[in-house]
Amino acid sequence: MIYIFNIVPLDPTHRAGLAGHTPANIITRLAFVPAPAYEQEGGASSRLARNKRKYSIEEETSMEQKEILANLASAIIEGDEDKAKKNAQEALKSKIDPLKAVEEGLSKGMASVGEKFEKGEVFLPELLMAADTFNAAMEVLKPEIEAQKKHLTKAGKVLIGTVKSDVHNIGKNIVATVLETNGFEVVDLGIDNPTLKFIEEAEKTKADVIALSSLMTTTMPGQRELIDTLKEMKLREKYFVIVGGGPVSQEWADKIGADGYGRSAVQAVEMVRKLMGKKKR
Ligand code: B12
Repeated sequence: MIYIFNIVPLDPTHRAGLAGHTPANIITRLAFVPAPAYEQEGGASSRLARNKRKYSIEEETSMEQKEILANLASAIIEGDEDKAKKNAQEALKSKIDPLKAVEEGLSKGMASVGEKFEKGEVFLPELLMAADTFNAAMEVLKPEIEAQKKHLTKAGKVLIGTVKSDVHNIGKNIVATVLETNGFEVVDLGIDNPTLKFIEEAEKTKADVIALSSLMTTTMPGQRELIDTLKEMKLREKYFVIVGGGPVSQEWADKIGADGYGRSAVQAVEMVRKLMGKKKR
């Protein structure tokens, strides 16, 4: 049996989870993964190239914490608000970072509900229950996320909203909260915003960044429309535009000429911080 020592670059969520740990105890978390037969073929360089993809790392999460995260996910699937709130409290008690509880507990449950919906195993009422359950848990976690607020002056102003014909707002709300927590001024336009509403409000509020959330393939064109309209109005250079939401990808962001894409709220913060660093004023 050949074992490949697998390492993946840490995404920001994982990095946040690793804060305060020494390299030594991080290394103890690297997982040994048995190499499948095809991995053993080819020269060293091709093996190394493959390893980059195959490497995996385990978060230092105790059994108790893993159980709480799993309970948060199952609470969403079951639409059980009491269970969600109870486990959100448990998460805080057991020192799970509230954002980790969102990303690795609640959001995993939500992804599973989405898959079941796609397969026709659950229907709209279940989606609504899942959303209410998510929001119930957020009532417990949000104050703790906000308590981490960093008092930075003039980090920048972000205008955020969900694009037209799209009413999904859970992810957008998390992004808004985490941006605020990290010292950005946030103007939240809510859901179902036509392109011109974004532009009018950006002009009115003197925003630096326009952040567009879209959860459906059918509403993603709204992101492109905003960028194209900014160009037509000769306003494109005035604002950074970042995009995100379930079906959105870096590839899509590049295609429509967005300034950035974020897969999560933490990535949204990194992106806005980077863009504000480029701003001259
Ligand atoms: C909950 C839910 C609903 C709820 C929404 C409640 C609410 N208040 O938001 C309700 C029941 C209302 C709903 C309705 C519908 N839904 Co719905 N819904 C979902 C579900 C299950 C979860 C979405 C969610 O909240 N995820 C959790 C959050 C935390 O994740 P997130 O939104 O992705 O956000 C994270 C990142 O994406 C990122 N992010 C988000 N926004 C932004 C923005 C920026 C700038 C950045 C940088 C990052 C970023 O950061 C967030 C935090 O980490 C998804 C399935 C899925 N997997 O997404 C389907 C899903 C989005 N819905 C779907 C559909 C089809 C519908 C309906 C059309 C159903 C119907 N027949 O009526 C309607 C559409 C209503 C409309 N016009 O918008 C489809 C869309 C398919 C498609 N075309 O692409 C999905 C994918 C389900 C599926 N697999 O089929 N839905």
